[in-house]
Amino acid sequence: MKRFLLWGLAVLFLSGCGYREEQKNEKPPIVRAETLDTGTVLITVGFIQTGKESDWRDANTNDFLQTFTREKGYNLIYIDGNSDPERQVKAAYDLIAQNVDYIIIDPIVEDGWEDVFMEAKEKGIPVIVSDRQVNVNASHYACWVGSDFYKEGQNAAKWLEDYLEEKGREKEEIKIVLLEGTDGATATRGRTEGLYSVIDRHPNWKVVAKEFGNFTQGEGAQVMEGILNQKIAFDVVIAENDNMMFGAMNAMDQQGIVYGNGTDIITISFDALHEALAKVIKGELMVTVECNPLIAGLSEKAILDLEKGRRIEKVHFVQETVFTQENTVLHLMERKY
Ligand code: GYE
Repeated sequence: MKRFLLWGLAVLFLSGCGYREEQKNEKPPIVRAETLDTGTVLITVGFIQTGKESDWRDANTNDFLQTFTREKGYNLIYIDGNSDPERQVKAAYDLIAQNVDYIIIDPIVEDGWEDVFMEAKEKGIPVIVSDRQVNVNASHYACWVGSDFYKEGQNAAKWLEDYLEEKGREKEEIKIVLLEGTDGATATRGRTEGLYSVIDRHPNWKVVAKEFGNFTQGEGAQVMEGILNQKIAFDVVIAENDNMMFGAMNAMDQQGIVYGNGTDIITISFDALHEALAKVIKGELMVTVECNPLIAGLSEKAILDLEKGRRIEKVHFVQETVFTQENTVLHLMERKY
């Protein structure tokens, strides 16, 4: 494999300090094999992350940094996409030019990847898509690992359905505010479609506001503030990740609006961060649907199988739970992110 064609100094320069725009026009430097003292030849893995939009993302990045270590035989080139889809695509071309052994991509959006994936395939560099998906012919990448976002959305709305039924409110008009993630991202599309698969069964449920908050706490607060300023009445806030919900909670706090168990506002979000689980226990957040960021191990497994020449499955889902007040306490202790 091309692992013998490892980069020298320029790669060391890139590793750990992210993609450097100024390098994009430079010629590839001399390629040389890099080995550990033990004689092990390192596998060079380029990892293109979305950015730093949420705590989920930080946990996901750390998982990759801790999985693909030099001690285990990897030379990881970590690239921060800075929430910029074009920068991610450029970074992929750059990794191909460097002739890395594998490319792992957490894509910000689904579109725009076809050409660069074809190029990687032509050069014989396997691409592993992680977390969100890409709108690319599946034969152009090795596999995808991540969450079933549609199911997550469906689980959130089913929880609401059960909750309203339990409270005898199934015939009431229910007004929903939906804070969506990033436009064009699989996590947004899947969760929204999953939510609507249940919402559409209830003519008495109305989505009264629906806006993108880009999965960030800041935008979650901003969008919620806008909705509150318009004096839109609502019974439920659904945020497509915990950080946007924290932002929305801050906006509601500012206006003295109470939410959660025992109030008039039902709160639902996704990810199940440590802080979200703590809020579930307090009752401020009523449910958080887990999205597991610890998926680097699945990517590593795929690489190890490919190294052995094994055929691998195209799709790898992670296990996930729905957290409510009933089942959260034990998990809070062990939740590391
Ligand atoms: O829910 C959110 C993050 O794509 C599953 O992106 C991921 C989402 C996650 O920033 O917090």
